[in-house]
Amino acid sequence: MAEGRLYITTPIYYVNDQPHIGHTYTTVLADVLARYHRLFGYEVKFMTGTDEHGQKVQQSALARGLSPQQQCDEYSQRFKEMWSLFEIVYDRFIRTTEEDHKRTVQALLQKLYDQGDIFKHTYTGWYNVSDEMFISESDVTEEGKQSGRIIQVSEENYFFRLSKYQDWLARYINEENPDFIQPESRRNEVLGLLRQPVNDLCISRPKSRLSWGIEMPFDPDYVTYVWVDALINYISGIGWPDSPEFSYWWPDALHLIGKDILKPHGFFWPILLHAAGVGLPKKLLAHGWWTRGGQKEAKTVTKALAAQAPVRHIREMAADYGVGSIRYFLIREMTPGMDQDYSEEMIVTRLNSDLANDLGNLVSRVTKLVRQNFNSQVPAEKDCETDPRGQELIALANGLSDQVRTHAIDLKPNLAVDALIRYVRSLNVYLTECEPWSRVKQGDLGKRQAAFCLVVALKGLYRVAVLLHPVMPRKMEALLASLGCSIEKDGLNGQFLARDFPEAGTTVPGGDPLFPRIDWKAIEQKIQALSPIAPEQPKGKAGNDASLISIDQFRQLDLRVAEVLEAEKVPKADKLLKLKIRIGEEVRQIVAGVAEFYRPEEMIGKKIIVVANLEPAAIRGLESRGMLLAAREGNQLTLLTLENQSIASGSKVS
Ligand code: ME8
Repeated sequence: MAEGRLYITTPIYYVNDQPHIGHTYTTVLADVLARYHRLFGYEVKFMTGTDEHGQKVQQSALARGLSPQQQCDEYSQRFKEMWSLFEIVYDRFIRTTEEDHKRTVQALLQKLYDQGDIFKHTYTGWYNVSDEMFISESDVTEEGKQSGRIIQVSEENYFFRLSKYQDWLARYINEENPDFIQPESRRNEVLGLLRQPVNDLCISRPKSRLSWGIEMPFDPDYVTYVWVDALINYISGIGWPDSPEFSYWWPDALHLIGKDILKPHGFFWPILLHAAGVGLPKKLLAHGWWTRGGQKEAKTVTKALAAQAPVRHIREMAADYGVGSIRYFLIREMTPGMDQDYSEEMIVTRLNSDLANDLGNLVSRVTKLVRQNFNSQVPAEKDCETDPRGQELIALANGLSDQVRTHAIDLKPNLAVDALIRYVRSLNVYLTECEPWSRVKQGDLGKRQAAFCLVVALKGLYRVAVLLHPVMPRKMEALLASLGCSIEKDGLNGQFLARDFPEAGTTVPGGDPLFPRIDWKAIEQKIQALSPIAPEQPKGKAGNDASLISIDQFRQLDLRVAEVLEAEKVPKADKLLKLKIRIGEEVRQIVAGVAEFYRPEEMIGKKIIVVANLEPAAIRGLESRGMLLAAREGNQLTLLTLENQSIASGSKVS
């Protein structure tokens, strides 16, 4: 008998963006929770996928000279490749351009239309093109209007009677199902929204403006609003309305989302379901954001930051540190619900401390001692002299399963990992106190004591490897193999929990170091090569034709003379200076990676050249608006300054 069921979903991701750390986190979290539930006897279905309709996709395909479908095929494949790299095993990858999905969306809308919950209405108001949402007057910004991101729209559309069900949802969340939205802060956010007056939801777009969508079943001149289309994936993917698969899984649905999409999931989706007579998913968990220097990680931020501060894509980090280690960091570091700031240095510190020093070191020490002193065989009970602390640690190892189970089922895998790593630390302390490496040389009793100590460590390591497998599948399979427990790829199941491993006489083959220590200095140098000042280009011929730019492209750069008014070091950043500069009348701040070459006082008064129209970026939490130019040769760096220092700041450089 299964312990229970879990139907776990991630958001379906837009196909106009590369998967980045944020998408990777949600999907890894879903994978880890799915694996823990399976390990503890649950039946699990895990679905992820891509959100393929809407204006953004249409625009981005157009900009790249592709058809929307080509764009979707290319990007959904990128997500699949990323998930395969990150050891993610899902049961279903849904794409909203699949015919079954389209039919389901139409069936649900037809039902709502037939029962009078959808009506036609002319609406005039502001529309946010990038979020694909109508917005209220108070959300309109000058910048948005000027950039064309916010436009005024007057059009006839179909609306869903959201307001009719507002009070019902407030009661559902507040009184009847207080656990529905987690964590509590997000639940309160939705309740706050429900206390305000609610507009009905515009659920269509005229084809004359947007054709890339699912046709409204009752009016061929309209397509479905992409959010309504997207949300329905959670039920179309398991065969709503008639499939037995749907009734089997739906009551145990858990949606994992980022807090950015709480409103559609915590507000629109429950009401759409309820109105259509479908029960609600069991839970919604909205996690926080990965941020860098306080800014949400996203494609645009990454681009802006990369222009000045070195930022590597999570794929590059995984290539240096290993996929398992990155999965470990993501799960260990973030408390679901809270935002988490990170930097590459933080990742390295965490991996070196937990994985290289604590776990990796323990594995090497123990397997080496068994090889050198016990002919790679696990000592028999009769050859061991027990000690109370060792016995206590064996008992604790046996209790770890329950602890990890509680945390994982409670959707707090970070606490599960924490408990496991704390246990590893106690094993290390035990080994250091017991000193098996000295005892083996201290006669029969010493050797028997060392034997027991190593058996304790081996048993503990086995348990840790099994319980950490959901977090680092390939790495823990390698660890189990090094302990002599052969296991197929993804072949872990509950039977491994029940086993008392290793038995006496098991051969412990050992293996290559699992988590070699990462040399931060070497990584830092590698990152610096991508640094604010562009890496050195080979001298000589000016590249091939593909590297040439047109005069128009060059004119897009707004290069200006700027005067440095103030300069100071950025705390805890050896390479950065914070500068206040004047460009004509305007005073602004930039952060530049020149601190190793110029003291702050040397900078003041200098006339420098800056790229003035670079998008703003946050570097170590400091705003930087522009980038200075400098020439670099090997370890030397010189600012581009002006021969004639009397040229006024603000002058254009061309
Ligand atoms: O919103 N930190 O897709 P999307 C943590 N298609 N998680 C992050 C993150 C960050 N900095 N950035 C993104 C959409 N995410 C819609 C969803 S669902 C019916 C439709 C994660 O490609 C997080 O899970 O913009 C967030 O909710 C999701 O990516 C948004 O992905």
